Amino acid sequence: MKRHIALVGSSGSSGSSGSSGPPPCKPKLEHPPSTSSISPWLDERIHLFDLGAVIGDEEAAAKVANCVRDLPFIYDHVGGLGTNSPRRGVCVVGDGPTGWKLNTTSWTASQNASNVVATTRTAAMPDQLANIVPTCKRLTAELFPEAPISEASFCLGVANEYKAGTDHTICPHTDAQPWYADPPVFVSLTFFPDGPPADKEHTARFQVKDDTTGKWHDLFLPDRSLCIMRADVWHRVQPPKSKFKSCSKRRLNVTLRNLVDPHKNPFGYAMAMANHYRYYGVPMQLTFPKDVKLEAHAALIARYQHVANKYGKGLAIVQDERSSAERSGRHKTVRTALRAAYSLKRLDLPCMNSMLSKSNVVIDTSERALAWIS
Ligand SMILES: O=C(O)CCC(=O)C(=O)O
Repeated sequence: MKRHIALVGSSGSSGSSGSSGPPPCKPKLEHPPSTSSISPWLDERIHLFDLGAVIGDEEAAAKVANCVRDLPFIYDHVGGLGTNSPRRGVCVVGDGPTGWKLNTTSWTASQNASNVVATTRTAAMPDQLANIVPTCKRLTAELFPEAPISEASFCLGVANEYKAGTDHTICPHTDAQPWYADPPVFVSLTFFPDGPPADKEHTARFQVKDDTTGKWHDLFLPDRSLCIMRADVWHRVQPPKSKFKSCSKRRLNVTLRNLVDPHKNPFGYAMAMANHYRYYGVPMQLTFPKDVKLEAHAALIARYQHVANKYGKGLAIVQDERSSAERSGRHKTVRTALRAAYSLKRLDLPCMNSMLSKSNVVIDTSERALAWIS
């Protein structure tokens, strides 16, 4: 038996099943009574499906649900400031398409220690998730024909766990950085591994912002749903209201990301992988320039050690034989070579330039992109 999502404002058939997949359906948007309707602006940017129905295979959908339930979620990861942490659980999967695979990625260890490099081990995307990537590409081509599709489309899955009875949240944001194919689109899969909430308010609440009204709307994403949406729509996850906390249900979400095409922008692709692994992956190494004193970063090292020991194989501390100035000098040379190589090979230079001089770019990422092109 196929499952159906209750949809309002549906144009045409809603959630019909079959191996060819259902036609696009309108999302169910809950909005305050003061707003009489959802604007066409938001309506055309979000499409919601039942996962089993859209892939035409309930068994495969159940396998995806089990695989996401079993992901190794990380708690108390090191946030961007080095002193903060997301409260929810986080995880990332996907080591890139054939020819562009990465075993490790590198990013700055914290905003306050941009000369320290955090290296993270990548993880392959489980087959159950990888198997739905063709469906994600097909839906993108159908619903967002202006969005580019490449080998790197949906090769990376970013997962969040919002536990029952907690205040786990995700702050308002868009996922429209230059390392995503433009216009940015993601596929969001939602699961309730301990059973669906009795009411849509009895769980962490996904919300989207309508830019034409400035209003936030609850968008309940049901168990085993697939939501494909423009990633430049502001979105956030709010905790359940306090009166429903005690009866709330654990919620899991995976967003599959459409990265830039590595053939056109290998640096952007490497940045996408590195950014997500820094914040959602298992750290394995911190690299310090030789003139930086480790004691000055004792608290940051301890934070990374905690995550690496608990979820990985421990943390290596490496002191580079080059000083901060020598490393910066080398990075400048690599950046110049990268720009020249992008021009020569007619790659997406404007897009790379919008990222290349930022302080969060580390030599390792630039060198990797250069090695791919050279
Ligand atoms: O949990 C969700 O539904 C949203 C997740 C999200 O916004 C993100 O991963 O960027």
